[in-house]
Amino acid sequence: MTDHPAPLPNDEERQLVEWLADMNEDDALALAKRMLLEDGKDPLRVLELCRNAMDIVGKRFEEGEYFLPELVLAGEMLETIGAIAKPLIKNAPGEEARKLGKVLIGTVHGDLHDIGKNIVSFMLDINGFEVKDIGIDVPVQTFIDEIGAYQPDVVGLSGFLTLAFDSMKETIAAIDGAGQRGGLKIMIGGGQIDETVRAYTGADAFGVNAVEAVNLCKQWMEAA
Ligand code: B12
Repeated sequence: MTDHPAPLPNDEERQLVEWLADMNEDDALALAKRMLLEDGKDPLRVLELCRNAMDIVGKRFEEGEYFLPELVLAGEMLETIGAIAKPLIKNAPGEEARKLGKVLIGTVHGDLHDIGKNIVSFMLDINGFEVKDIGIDVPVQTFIDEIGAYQPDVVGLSGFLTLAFDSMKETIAAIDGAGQRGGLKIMIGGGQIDETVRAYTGADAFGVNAVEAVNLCKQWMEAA
């Protein structure tokens, strides 16, 4: 399978990424609103541009050019755009009526990032899954209790910090130890997750974005 790089952004797209990355909140939000509500631009494309901008913000934070207030503002801008974009994302045809399976999702303990997780929850929901989102900084025991009560087909663990890898490993080991793994699939995701992290944590799979999360769940439900 070949990877198709995203098409090069046009001027307007480049402008949105630049304004978001530069903390130019008013202009960025006005442009995002126009793209979504007036020009009918694909909301998933707009969210992808937001992600590109967040990578730049993250880099500037790492390099000491930005500090916590910029991360907070970046998160707020993203949430505002996400709230406008989400209702515009169409349900997959025919998926409204039936539920494909149950997914329990949360951000692992020690980690408070939830914007990516919220997009995953939303995308699973509109693609026909019943989703229970148990929030951020979720203790291991809460996952165990919730799995026992909700009996999900899939558990999704989200985390953006490096320290989340250990929380994920710990959570998955506890799920195994509680004898809950049989028939249950575990997927992980978040900013830095890759195959090395998947192997380290013992998850069944990882996904780099919400579309991959949906595809993983669909594959597992079809195979079941
Ligand atoms: C916004 C932000 C914040 C906001 C979060 C707001 C919120 N409500 O989430 C705030 C200000 C709270 C924050 C705090 C901190 N942050 Co911060 N933050 C970010 C930033 C800029 C963007 C993250 C984001 O939301 N991206 C947008 C989403 C949409 O990203 P996405 O990856 O495309 O999401 C997709 C995938 O991740 C995937 N996915 C997500 N979850 C799941 C789950 C499953 C199961 C699957 C399959 C897929 C999946 O699907 C998503 C949708 O398509 C990142 C930089 C970056 N490049 O990501 C830093 C970043 C994550 N933060 C960082 C840091 C250091 C911190 C702080 C420690 C800063 C501090 N000194 O206090 C604190 C930590 C607080 C804590 N304990 O968690 C570092 C982490 C470094 C590391 N390796 O550990 C980063 C990478 C910045 C950097 N480059 O240094 N942060």
